[in-house]
Order: sequence, then C-alpha cells, then structure tokens
Amino acid sequence: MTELTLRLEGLSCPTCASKVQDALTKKAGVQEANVNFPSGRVQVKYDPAQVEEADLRELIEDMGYDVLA
Ligand SMILES: [Cu+2]
Repeated sequence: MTELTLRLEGLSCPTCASKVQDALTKKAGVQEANVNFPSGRVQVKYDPAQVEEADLRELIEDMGYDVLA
C-alpha cells in the first residue's frame, strides 16, 4: 500500500470534505481515505497496482476542488 497526503483548496464546509472522502473511498484500489476539514488535508492509502496518484488527483479536481502541489 502507498500512502499519499494531499492538500485541497476550495473545501467550504464539512459536507464537501465528506463528499470527497466518500468518492475516494469508493474508488477501486483505495483502501482508506481521510479528508480533514478545515485543514484540507487528505490522506489516502491505496494500491498502486490498481490506481495511480494522478487518478486520485483527477477525481478530486473533477469534483471542483483544487489539489495543491
Ligand atoms: Cu460544502
């Protein structure tokens, strides 16, 4: 398992944070996802054989939030 920490911008309320968390958790290959509001910190544990970091970033960006480098 790979552990990834990302920082998000654009989370305006805890509901947004849990939406992102749910979407990440449902993604194939993701074992565990945690989104902290208000810090915007996202921790994801995933299987790199099934999903790539770029896929996870894209999923979040498609929901309308910016992932900081
Ligand atoms: Cu919200």
